[in-house]
Amino acid sequence: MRFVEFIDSHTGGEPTRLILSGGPDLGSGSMAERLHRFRTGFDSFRSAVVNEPRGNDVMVGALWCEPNGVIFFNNVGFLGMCGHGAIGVIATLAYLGRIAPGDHVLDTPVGEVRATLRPSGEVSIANVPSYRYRTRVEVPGLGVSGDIAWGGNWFFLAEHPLGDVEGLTEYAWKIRQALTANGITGAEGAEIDHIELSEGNRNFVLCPGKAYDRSPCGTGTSAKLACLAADRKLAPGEVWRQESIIGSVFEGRYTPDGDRIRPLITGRAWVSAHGKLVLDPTDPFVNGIRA
Ligand code: PYC
Repeated sequence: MRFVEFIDSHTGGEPTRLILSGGPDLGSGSMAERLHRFRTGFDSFRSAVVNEPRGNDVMVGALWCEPNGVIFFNNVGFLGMCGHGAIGVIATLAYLGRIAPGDHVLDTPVGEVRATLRPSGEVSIANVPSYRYRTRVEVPGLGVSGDIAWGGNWFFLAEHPLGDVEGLTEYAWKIRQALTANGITGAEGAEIDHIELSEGNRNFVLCPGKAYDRSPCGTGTSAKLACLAADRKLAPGEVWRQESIIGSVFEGRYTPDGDRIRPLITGRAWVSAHGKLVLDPTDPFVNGIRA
């Protein structure tokens, strides 16, 4: 029998499950090296934590790596960074009394992010440098064009009227499949695994495993800020209110950082559960149900 200590939080409606103990030992080294060990040696643990019957398709997992690292994952794989997740991790560390209001650093596989916890519980994340990679990219067969941008994950961003979640999910999934089928990628052939549809400040973000982000999506807000900055539609320091499809809001602003921008994303998370997962080796679904 294996016990895994976890704390769940949600950030603007999107859950984060932080694993504090009972996870795999990824050794030392950079967070990118530890992610490689996690991906190649312990994928069943990822699935056990976030997939049914213990989790669900929306759940984002976060493995705490001493002294200040975190690896984010979901129902189908791993994330470079996760904005709502980083806010959730900081709120969870505060709930545990491990950190106080002030400035903190989180190490992720795609770089360091700085976090500021305010006495009100509000959290600001200075995300990894973000940029627009390509603009006005046509998606073959769909009559839609949009931007490709990096915000800690790869995004395709397009303007689209925001109707019902089911229709948006199917449409965004078609875009994702068309990008893959036509070899349209991020830099160095990276897969574009997040699709962001916007109508004004409202957004719908489809995550890699086909679940939509209940939060405004921190890395998606970063990608959006990069596009707004590239189009000179938002000045450094100016506030952009990024609203999710369920109405939760992140405040975004940026500072220039060479030929990239440094996004600052502000939001709040609430702890919703604290307990132990039980992994029983006789359970036929001990490693979760994989789609
Ligand atoms: O907030 O960056 C984010 C995020 C990525 C996937 C789900 N949430």
